[in-house]
Amino acid sequence: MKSWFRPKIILDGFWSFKIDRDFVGDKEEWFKGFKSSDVIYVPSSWNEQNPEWDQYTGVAWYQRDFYVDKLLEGRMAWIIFDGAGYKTSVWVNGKFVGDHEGSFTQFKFRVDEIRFGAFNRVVVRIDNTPSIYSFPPARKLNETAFDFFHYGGIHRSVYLEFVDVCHVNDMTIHTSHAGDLKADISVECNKNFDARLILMDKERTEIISEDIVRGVRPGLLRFERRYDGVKPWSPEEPNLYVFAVEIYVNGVLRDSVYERIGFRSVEVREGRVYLNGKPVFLKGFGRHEDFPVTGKYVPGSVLVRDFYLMRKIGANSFRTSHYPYSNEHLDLADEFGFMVILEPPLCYSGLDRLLSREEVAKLFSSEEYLAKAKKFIEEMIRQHKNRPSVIMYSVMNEPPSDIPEVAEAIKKLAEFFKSIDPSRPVTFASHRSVRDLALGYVDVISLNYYRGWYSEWGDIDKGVEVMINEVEEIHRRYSDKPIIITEFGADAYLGLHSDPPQMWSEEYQAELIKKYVEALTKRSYIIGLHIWNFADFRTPQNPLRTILNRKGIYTRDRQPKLAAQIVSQLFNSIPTYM
Ligand code: GCB
Repeated sequence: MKSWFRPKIILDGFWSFKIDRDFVGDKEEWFKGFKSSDVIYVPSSWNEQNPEWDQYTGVAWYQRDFYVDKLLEGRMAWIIFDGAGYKTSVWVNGKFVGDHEGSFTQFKFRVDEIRFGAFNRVVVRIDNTPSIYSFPPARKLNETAFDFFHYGGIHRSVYLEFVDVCHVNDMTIHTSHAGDLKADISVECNKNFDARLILMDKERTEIISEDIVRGVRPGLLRFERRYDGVKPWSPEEPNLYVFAVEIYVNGVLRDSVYERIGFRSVEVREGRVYLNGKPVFLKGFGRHEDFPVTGKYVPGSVLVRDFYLMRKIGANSFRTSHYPYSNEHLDLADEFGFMVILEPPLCYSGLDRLLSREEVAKLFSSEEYLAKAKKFIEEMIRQHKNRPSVIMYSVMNEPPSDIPEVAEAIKKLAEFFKSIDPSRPVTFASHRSVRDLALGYVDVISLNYYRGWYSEWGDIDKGVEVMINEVEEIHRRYSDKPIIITEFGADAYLGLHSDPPQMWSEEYQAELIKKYVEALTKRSYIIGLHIWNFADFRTPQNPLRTILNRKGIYTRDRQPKLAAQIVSQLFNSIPTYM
């Protein structure tokens, strides 16, 4: 939910910073305010802002003063974090306002201690100590179940929002490409109110329709309407509209929020994914939020470049591997017409290196663990549920799903997704291939393959042959389910050339991708190909990585490798509709 009406104080900028290596901050009551000569920039991870902080995991403190105008008195104040972590605790004027676990979703706390017409102090404690019970799990900085760098800090924007006691809490909007709209709007108000519901064009210059609904406090408003003549949202024409809700008490405007929506329908049937009634083919990437110096924060200008590059190369889709991306990132997906598979931070690629089979089975059977996973999933859906770009959910990435207890957990979580949002199909990205026990529990099968890289290395043809045989076998077993290859690729070091193509050269990467795409597009049950990865990204240190994972077809600073040219030819020749 966005609002142009609620006053805001943006807290992005320079903050005081203090690393708490010896965990003394709590005892010394740093939350009341601390002295430090270290400076840090928000939003951005702490690591690359100073080489001395680079390899640090643990507790660090942030502090900043801000002035609140007297004119805002009488409103409720919320402090909103678009993403920080892994664990965040917040104090305002020395008073604890809340804590939150998880780096990649927005969270907010009500602040009762605001001083109006005066300076206020916010202190934030971030703890990114790795843990097996974190999402995603890790033991140490360089012993993780995931192949991306474990950054820490306030990665995304922070701001205060001032809200009337009568306000919109949440809204859930469902649409169809025929112009249907259903909205559930939850309003908090101590009086009876009127809600004005307005559909506008994207620029808010033309009101398409408006309705007044009478609300009885506090209220869940249900609204249904068919808009004839609206244009559907699609990759080739990502038509967006603004759906705004205004709350009036005795004719006085008290709150106004909006969502950018698109009219579109998604369904899975007869082995296809249909968008607006037409079967689609997803061409694109697994991506990451990763950039030099800023870490887990990707500046808007870089995102814009990414979307132009992805569009030019003929892509129409990506997965938010392996955590929900920022609002800016997904706003651009809505805007550019990208079909997104939204994934929570449940990433288990290297879990078997951290835990024994028995330990994995125990973890995934724990009701407490699943309840925590559900909280992460719920938060992600709540934040992004109204986006037209999000056409599917991925329950998790690369679980050890050849273990029955893990398969059972996937089944439960897939059902959980459906219970909160039945409107979107679910999948999960599997790397267990024919040994996977959970493929039957999801609408769409997603497979990650590195044959020709981690196995059959140096022999692309053999890798492709083995991969195709396994994919064919999976199709035989689940012939009614569409299959997406959600990861395939090879590392290439920019500027390293080899004839014949050898591993790590640009030629090897380009050739492997080409042969995968050619072999897979011959199979009609394959409905999507996501290359791993769009750009190089930073990883934990280990013998398989040279600081970065180099499977990007662009470098970390978004310059093309040879593969980018080849992918452009391949993707631009595959139509969006099958
Ligand atoms: C995978 C993971 C991804 C890794 C990739 C790789 O299967 O899902 O996070 O980065 O392989 O390059 O090893």
